[in-house]
Amino acid sequence: MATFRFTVGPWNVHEGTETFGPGIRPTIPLEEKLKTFAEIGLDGVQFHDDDAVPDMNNMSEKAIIDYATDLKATLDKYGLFAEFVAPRLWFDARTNDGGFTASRKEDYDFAIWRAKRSIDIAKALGTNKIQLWLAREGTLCAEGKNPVEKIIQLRDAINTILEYDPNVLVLIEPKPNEPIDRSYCGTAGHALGLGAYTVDPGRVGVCIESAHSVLAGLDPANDMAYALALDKLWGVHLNDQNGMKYDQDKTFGVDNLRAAFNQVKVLYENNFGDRGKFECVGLDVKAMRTQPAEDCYRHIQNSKRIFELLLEKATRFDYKLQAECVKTHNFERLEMYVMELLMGV
Ligand code: XUL
Ligand code: MN
Repeated sequence: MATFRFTVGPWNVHEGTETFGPGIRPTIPLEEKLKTFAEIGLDGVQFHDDDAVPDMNNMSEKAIIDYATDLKATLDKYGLFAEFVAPRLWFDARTNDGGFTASRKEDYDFAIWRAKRSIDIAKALGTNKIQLWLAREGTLCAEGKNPVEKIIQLRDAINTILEYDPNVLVLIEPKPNEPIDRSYCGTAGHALGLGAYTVDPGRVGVCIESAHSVLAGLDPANDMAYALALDKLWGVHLNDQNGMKYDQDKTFGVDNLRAAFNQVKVLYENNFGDRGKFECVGLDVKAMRTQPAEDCYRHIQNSKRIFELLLEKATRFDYKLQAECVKTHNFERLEMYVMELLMGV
């Protein structure tokens, strides 16, 4: 059976800040989060570049690497590994109009500087995975950019990342919208298509996030299957989403249990996780704003538990019955079998 390793990012334990209200839970220092992650049975941690090195914009390249090296020692202390580093190109004023698709050269150069520093940080933390959630790479004002030029510029930025370090793997985490209106690279198909036109397509894969697939009107399990079929599923961000609205990052499976089951099933059937410690089950979930500070890791624990319970169901899936139903086209019978399996009948 596949070995599943669970990871989260420090941002998955947060103050509850959203568009309509400020933080309502106290900020937890990084080391305290790491300690708790280990205690609740997580294996690794995902980082934005500035989760790992908060003041990086004001630090020398050497100081950034030294700071990250100290963080690696802290991770080791708690028996955790770093899964990936993601340049956070959506916070800084210089990336308000996109980073890799910025219109001003100095803004683009800043985005590339952050991407290169992310690679340095990843190396110091012991991982070669760079994740790109292309948050503002698109437009709010449709006429504000030349889309063809910008998509080529995005490809060139990925080339620069690949050329900076021959060991780096780039995982694109596609999302169709939010915070921008229209993404230039909104689905797994877009991401892998773009990857195929880089200098080294073998080093570009995807991380599929359940909520992002739903926001694109797609089925998360099928998006994972698409990437698995092409040997490109290098990460997942499991969570849940009530329809095509804002990105909710709900606890895995709480809204769409059958869809969650099929995500676990496709990962299980294809031995996701067997290709080394960096092929992880990321839980990109956020606690509800109402959640009390003293129990603010529960959404992570619940997501992991729901995954494990669904995994147990997946291991018991009756493939003989499935084959019979497929042969006779009796999908009503198959569907009811799945419902009973999930309902514990
Ligand atoms: C945004 C999202 C991010 C990335 C990491 O929707 O999912 O948390 O996963 O940058
Ligand atoms: Mn994500």
